[in-house]
Amino acid sequence: MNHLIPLPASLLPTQLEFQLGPDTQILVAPATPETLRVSEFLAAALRRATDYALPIVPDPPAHARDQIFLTLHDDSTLGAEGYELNLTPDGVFLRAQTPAGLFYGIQTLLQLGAPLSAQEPKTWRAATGSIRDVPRFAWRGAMLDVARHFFSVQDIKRYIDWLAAYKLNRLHLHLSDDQGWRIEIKTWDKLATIGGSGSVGGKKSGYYTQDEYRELVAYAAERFIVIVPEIDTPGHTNAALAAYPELNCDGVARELYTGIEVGFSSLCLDKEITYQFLEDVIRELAALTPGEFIHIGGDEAHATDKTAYTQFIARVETIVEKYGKRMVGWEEIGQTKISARAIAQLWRGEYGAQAIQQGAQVILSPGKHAYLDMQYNEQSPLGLHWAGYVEAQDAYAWDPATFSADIGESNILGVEAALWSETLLTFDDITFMAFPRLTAIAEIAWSPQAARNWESYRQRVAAHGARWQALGLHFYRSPQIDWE
Ligand code: IFG
Repeated sequence: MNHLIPLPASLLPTQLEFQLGPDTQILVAPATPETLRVSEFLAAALRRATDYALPIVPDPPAHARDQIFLTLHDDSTLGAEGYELNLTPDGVFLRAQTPAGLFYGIQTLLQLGAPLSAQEPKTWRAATGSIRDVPRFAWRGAMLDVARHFFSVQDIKRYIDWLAAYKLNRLHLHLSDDQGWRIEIKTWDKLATIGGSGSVGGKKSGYYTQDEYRELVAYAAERFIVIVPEIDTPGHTNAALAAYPELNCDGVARELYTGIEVGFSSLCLDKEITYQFLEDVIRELAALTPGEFIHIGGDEAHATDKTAYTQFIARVETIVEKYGKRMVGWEEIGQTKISARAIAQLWRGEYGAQAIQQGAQVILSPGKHAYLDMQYNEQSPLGLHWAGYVEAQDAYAWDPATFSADIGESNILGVEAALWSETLLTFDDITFMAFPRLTAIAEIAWSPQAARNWESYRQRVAAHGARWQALGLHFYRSPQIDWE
């Protein structure tokens, strides 16, 4: 029980052992399509580890020994995502108020099984004890920039699998920028066909068709992860400006851009066609996105007139709300007039207070802790370092509630690890930058601050390294951690 990440809210080991047997069954009550689907995640993982049948038994008649019981139970203290997990030598009892809570309890149970590397074939054992667990923050996010370099549906699904294993529940896809537009928009088809044909260095272009995006949304939703699509505006728009001359103030299409400068592009805010463009994009994106959030960017609009920017953000929020969604934006939107439903994402820590003064909530992604594209150190082969070097301890040892004097716990919706892809080409590049820092952010997002400390995390994550190694996950062997 001593290597769980994220650390549960409460944990009481009882120093015995539960061992899966060939006759073990997974009993589910009530057996609904959701609880049966969630149970399948557990059954599939345990079958892989043992080759046991592990049948799922819906609404079992009575209790029996050596079984795993999954039950839904009205318990408001567990909330929408909490669970209780009790392991005894005679059986495992997992209960939650929602299927999401069962899903998170299953992630914990799977971590309790002895690490794959230490596993004799055909056994699955777990230390006994009782866990009662609820998340600290509702927004536990990871952002992936698929605009600088494009990543396949398969790569995104593999990343989603890892987010789910660490109880993250938001995947923010940065779908457009100066170098690339990555989502098919039917009313403006050149956004993807032309805007999607570029990338940093011209090496990895492409885009998601609307069906592929729906596939990602569904795959994430099965793992209780909400996809948050970002169309960055009014800056970071060169790919759209390359696709449509009429979106440019001078009516001339821009060249595709393959560098990594920022802040040079802007939509033409005094042209009505710009707002038709935005309405069409947001309408189509909202129809594809069951989640309640649409991210409209708003960062580094250095090429946009300040007054025009302020009017622009207000007008975009009206459009987002018209299609039933809540506007998320980088913290610069805090300088403008936003509604209390808006969400400001901190990255430099300059405008959070102004957003909160308007009743908005914030997500914390501070560059010096949560930007996973920051180099670990001067020797790191990948990443940038405008926010400094970010080693594992820098990602872990901070508290969102004391990060800024103007921002208290109640203002914070959650935290999000941002991974920009200027210097990333492959899935291994993504995971090298993400692990072991994404798991640090996942623990900050889930676990009680009082229970967290770097010494404990560095020991626990060492055990995860053994499992990542066994599963072929490419990660950074930080010298701050004594990897197993
Ligand atoms: N800032 C830019 C990103 C990206 C990043 C790389 C934000 C909100 C630097 N904007 O972070 O587009 O270039 O670290």
